[in-house]
Amino acid sequence: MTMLQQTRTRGKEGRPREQRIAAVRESAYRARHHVLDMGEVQGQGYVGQALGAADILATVYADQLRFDPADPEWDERDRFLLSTGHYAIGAYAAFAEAGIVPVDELPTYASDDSRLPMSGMASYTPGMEISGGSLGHGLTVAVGMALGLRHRGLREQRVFNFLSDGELDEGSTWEAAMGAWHHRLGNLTAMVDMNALQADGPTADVLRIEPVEDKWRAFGWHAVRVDGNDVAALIDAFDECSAVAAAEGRPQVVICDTRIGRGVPLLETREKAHFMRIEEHEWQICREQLTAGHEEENR
Ligand SMILES: Cc1ncc(C[n+]2csc(CCOP(=O)(O)OP(=O)(O)O)c2C)c(N)n1
Ligand SMILES: [Mg+2]
Repeated sequence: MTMLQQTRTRGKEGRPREQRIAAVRESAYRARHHVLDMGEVQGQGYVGQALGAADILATVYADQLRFDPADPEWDERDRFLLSTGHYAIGAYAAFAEAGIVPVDELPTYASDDSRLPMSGMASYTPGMEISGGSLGHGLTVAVGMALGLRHRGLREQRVFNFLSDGELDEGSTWEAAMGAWHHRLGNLTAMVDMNALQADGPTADVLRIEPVEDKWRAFGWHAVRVDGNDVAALIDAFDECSAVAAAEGRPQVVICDTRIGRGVPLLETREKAHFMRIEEHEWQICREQLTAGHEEENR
């Protein structure tokens, strides 16, 4: 197999499950370090979300998604849409792991003239498919893309859409969900980061969105709910979705319960978690806690 073919193969292909789990875990660990490195330059940011969602993003990029890091616009790629523009710091960490963005470019995050703005923007960053952040719109675009791929006869290609629990407050999300089932978009897989938090406080206090699985099922989707910080469970859930995509032509959603700040105890317990301010001396403590936790898990 040539190098080029290899880069266009999904990470999971031809590998035993244990190897896939180990590869995703390592990638998520390195991605969390990238997040801390980016966050430190600004002293603040959407660090908690990116740490919480690192396992989901690593599962997508290191295991599930087909893409070419040297050619992010390769027409036959799977599409990953970051609906939650403010999670861009997490996506950049995954892009760096995937070889789409060089690791040494990460410290430019959110600076003037950087290709890595604080909110995800398609025109700035290789691999960023849409300009998300006007919340509730990513899934509508994903439906159009999935439909477009089908019209063009691109049947192997998948569209993945990353949403937050806050986006389940938006009517447009549910209009898109209805449209996806109406058009039998089996090539569409959504994932929801259920971190139980929004800008205005806990999700449960802002708007009651539970029972979330039942809602997606009522809209015609195949829904599976997992611990979004459990890599093995994530891999199994996404594999289940691929099987449904192939067999039933039904859109699928992986509902992921995650912990804000996951992997860094100092940040897991922070009160103001939506946009974190982290003191200068705390960044090194964060890194040490992350490394210690990872070593403990691997023991
Ligand atoms: C349509 C829209 N309304 C409001 C906002 C402002 N806003 C930015 S992030 C955010 C929180 C949304 O919830 P979630 O994404 O779950 O927050 P997080 O988990 O990141 O704290 C809000 C309301 C927005 N970007 N778009
Ligand atoms: Mg949230």
